[in-house]
Amino acid sequence: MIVFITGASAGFGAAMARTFVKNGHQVVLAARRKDRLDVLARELGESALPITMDVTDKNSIEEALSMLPQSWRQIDVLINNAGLALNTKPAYEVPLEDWETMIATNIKGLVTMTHALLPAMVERGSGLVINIGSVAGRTPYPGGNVYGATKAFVEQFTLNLRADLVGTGVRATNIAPGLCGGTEFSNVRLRDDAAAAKVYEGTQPLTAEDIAETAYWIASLPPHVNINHIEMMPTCQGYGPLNIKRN
Ligand code: NDP
Ligand code: 8X3
Repeated sequence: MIVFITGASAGFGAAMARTFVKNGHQVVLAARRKDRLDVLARELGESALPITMDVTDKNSIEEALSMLPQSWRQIDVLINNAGLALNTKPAYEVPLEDWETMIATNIKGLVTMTHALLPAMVERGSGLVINIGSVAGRTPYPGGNVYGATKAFVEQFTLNLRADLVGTGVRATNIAPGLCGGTEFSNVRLRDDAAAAKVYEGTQPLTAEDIAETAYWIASLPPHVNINHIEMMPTCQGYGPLNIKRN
């Protein structure tokens, strides 16, 4: 399989690249940080192709895809993983730019990538789109405002893809992880490495490898099996009570 992974320079994306290559597949590694991608590509050898791309920029996506060598053009699996949360402040205190960046990356980037690669899958009658959502797409929490809303979009978009793809042989899955450590997610979100480390203190969070194994399992299922949505949490995480302000 040729697997196109956005956000492959860190976290889940890098772990998924390692897992697919370990299992004999080829991976296109896409992200903005070329230096990171080059290091990973050297580690993975000929099975990996690094490609610099900013998913918020349609031209950057088009240019990157147009530069794919002929032998790398038949993408079997697209993993829309590039994404981020910014800020944990309440909605009325978050800078608009943070909301705009999350929407541009988690929504616009994801749909632009899908729009670019889906038609060829349908034409071939096979393919898989794995979108990385989040528990935040279903479970509201303070400070989740636009981040959670973008992940709700990701889930519903994936399910609507399923509706359109019935009969085409192309599959689509939303993976919605909860607390997951060892990635740059909280460093990016909090912009403070010490505070980011505290998020995971006293927990045994999911790891990027857990997500990678799940994505690999989904992609390895026989073609007649489609996982629509999968929510996963570390065992130490669960649901809380609704918040009530009492007088
Ligand atoms: P990381 O911050 O470790 O990795 C994010 C990746 O996205 C990086 O490779 C980054 O690369 C890439 N990226 C960000 N913006 C862009 C952009 N504009 N264009 C291209 N690539 C971009 O985070 P995680 O691995 O933890 O997160 C991956 C996904 O999983 C995200 O969608 C996140 O929302 C989701 N998620 C994470 C959870 C967690 O707890 N960690 C839980 C649930 C979901 P670069 O900066 O080089 O461009
Ligand atoms: C990342 C998990 O709980 O921080 O999507 O929203 S959470």
